[in-house]
Amino acid sequence: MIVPKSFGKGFSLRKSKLGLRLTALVVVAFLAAVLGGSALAARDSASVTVKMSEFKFVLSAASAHPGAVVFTVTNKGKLPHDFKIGGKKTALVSPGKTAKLSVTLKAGKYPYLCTVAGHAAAGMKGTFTVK
Ligand SMILES: [Cu+2]
Repeated sequence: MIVPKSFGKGFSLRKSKLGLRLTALVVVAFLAAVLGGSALAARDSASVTVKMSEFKFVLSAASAHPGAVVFTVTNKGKLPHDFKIGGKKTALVSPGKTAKLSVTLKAGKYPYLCTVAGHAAAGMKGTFTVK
């Protein structure tokens, strides 16, 4: 503990009060760091960009940790496409447009696909891993 030199002998009462205050400050700072840290972790979500075209998906990441994953899905092709994963899907995305899909995923393997007839068979499908 650093105490200014001006707090010499005879000021032990003030010194200990200061000490208590500093201790309280340290405890508050520590709690704030711990609570703030866990709140941050809870808010943390993975972001994956998905580019769609005829007839494939290109994902910025093939995997994520369990929790919320936000897929930002852009249609780079010339036909409308959608993106379905974990029981959720985007609306049909027009060429040049972007949609966001937020999904909460547990550990496992999740097939994704475009639900437009024939597109998955033509190659618009894959597997996303959560681990
Ligand atoms: Cu498609």
